[in-house]
Amino acid sequence: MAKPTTVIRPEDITICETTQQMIAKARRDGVELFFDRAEAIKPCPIGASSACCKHCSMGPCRISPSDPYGKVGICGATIDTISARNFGRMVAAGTAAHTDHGMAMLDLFRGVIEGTVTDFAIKDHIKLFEVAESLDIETEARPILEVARDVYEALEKTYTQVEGEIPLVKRVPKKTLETWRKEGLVPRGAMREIMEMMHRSAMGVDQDYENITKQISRTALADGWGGSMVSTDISDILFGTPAPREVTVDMGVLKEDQVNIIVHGHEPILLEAMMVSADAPSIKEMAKEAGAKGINLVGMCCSGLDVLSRHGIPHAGNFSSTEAALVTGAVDAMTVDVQCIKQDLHKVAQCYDTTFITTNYRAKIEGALHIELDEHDPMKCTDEIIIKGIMRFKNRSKEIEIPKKTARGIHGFSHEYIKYMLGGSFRGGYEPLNDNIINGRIRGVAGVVGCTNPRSKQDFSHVELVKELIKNDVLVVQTGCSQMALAKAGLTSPGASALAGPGLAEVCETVGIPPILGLGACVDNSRILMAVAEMVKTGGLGDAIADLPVAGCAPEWMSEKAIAIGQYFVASGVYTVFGHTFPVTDDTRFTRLLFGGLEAKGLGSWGFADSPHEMARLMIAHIDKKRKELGIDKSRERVLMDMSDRRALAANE
Ligand code: MSK
Repeated sequence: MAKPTTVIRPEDITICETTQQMIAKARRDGVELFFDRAEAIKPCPIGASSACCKHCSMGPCRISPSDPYGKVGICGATIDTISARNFGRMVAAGTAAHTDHGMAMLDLFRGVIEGTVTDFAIKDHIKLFEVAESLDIETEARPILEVARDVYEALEKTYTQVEGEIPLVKRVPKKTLETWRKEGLVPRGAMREIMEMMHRSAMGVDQDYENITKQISRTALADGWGGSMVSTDISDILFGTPAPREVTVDMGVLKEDQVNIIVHGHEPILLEAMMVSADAPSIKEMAKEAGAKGINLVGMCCSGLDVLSRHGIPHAGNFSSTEAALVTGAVDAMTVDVQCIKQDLHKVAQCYDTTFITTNYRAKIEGALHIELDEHDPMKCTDEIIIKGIMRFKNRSKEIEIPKKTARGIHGFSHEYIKYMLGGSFRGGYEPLNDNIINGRIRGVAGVVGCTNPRSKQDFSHVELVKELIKNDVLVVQTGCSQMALAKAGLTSPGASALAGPGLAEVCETVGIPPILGLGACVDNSRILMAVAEMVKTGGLGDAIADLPVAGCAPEWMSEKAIAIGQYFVASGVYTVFGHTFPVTDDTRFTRLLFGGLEAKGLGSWGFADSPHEMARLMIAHIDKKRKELGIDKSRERVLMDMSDRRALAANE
């Protein structure tokens, strides 16, 4: 394996102290991490600006980002066509990832209904009935399985429907839906939309950037209000809707005297099955015989967030820390399924004699051990993984260094729980949230989500941005690796309200919640869509999602999935800021359409900023603009974090 060549200080690479410690250890051990390659491989400036077209063998054709209208591709494609096609393909890829994940959940649901999958069952009957009612499916005095069958058939259309509106658009606020209808954006099934996006962005097909952008929005909406929403609904029905619980996070959750098994990826089924295997008396006995005090199941990345939300399983860190966790030498097995799994994890695992196992037929890694998870007999796979972990524990030979740091916080919120926590069981609803926004205690709501990226100091922008938002009375909801950045920084505990502005702090202290609410994995962003739809339905804040004083941000994004998510928020009416880079060329007509033109059509808008403070400024300015339009504005100053705020945080950690 290549040796690290860089000398950048770990504290300049990440603010995550445990990852810093492991970067230093990896350097001592001569192990290269992706941070090192991010330093060694410079991004191509033309590719980064999306000014390169490689859809046919006449090219690739490169346009100069500094003179975007100076020339066209060999076929005559303009910079606007080229950028729109590239952007559309990112959205199609991201949508495909989310919807294929949703399809896997739907397959599992079908197996449970048909009785071919017997290790899982319908766990959350209330959620099943709520989903059924939202689809106008009769539930009164009907057997559970009959309702479930109808729900399955309706949700399958979310993927396969070739014509007409998908069933879940019933959840979209009326005025937002009218805008989509007027603009021709209401999605059909995701398969149809992805297929058409790929076709229209092929050489010689759609060469009108505005027309391509319509298909981009329609594809993304088939994800947010379709495939992604289905996967969250089905996960809740099968594994239970999350409820808040206190959870320990960061690399200190690894235990030297236990068999440490890390589960990383995005499919909840793997970790749910791992939990059953780890609890089996025969497996526990085997671990004991090997000299271990127990089996320590730990999540990472997004499937980790899933089981953290549902079961309180500890979480070791986000995307940028997955290699670092292996560097501890304490991981006896790391098992992965799909999405955001770096190919080099296998090589880093080899350096520390960690057993690295792929489990999904869609995602093998060359040279890595593959033990396939079959939903008809999932424990066959997960038992074997744990046994391999026990064997590695027994034969541990590498130096072990586990960082000491952990943080505790509350996780496991959902749009349903927000309703309950604000109004209780009898008068649960979004009225208290809307009322507190109208009276100004809460300025607005921000969704801060998305990845970490080795080209951006890990966690820094997430944490700085969120601190500034809550200081300015903006309630923050989170998913994905961003949620874990804030959790590690100790900001997901109720004590974090010491850093919030007076209005937000008062609401949080009254209700007993942190000012930052973690809603789960990146595949659960549809929970945020449902929350904003509830805010519109509740009334007092306009008639469309675009009227709400809300904004979104992915400060350190890296995946195509993030672009699909950003576009479905924008097309739903949300101002959405991305940080660190944006895949378009400055000052083109396509870029102006994304960054303003869509808003003029009644949708949301993209925004971009490099620093978290500028991101906060843009988001707060947008929230204030919406407050003004709603007539609920009061003059208020934007407050910046100072040293006393930082001390207050330290005292609360
Ligand atoms: S894992 S898509 S790095 S949030 Fe969902 Fe994290 Fe982004 Fe992957």
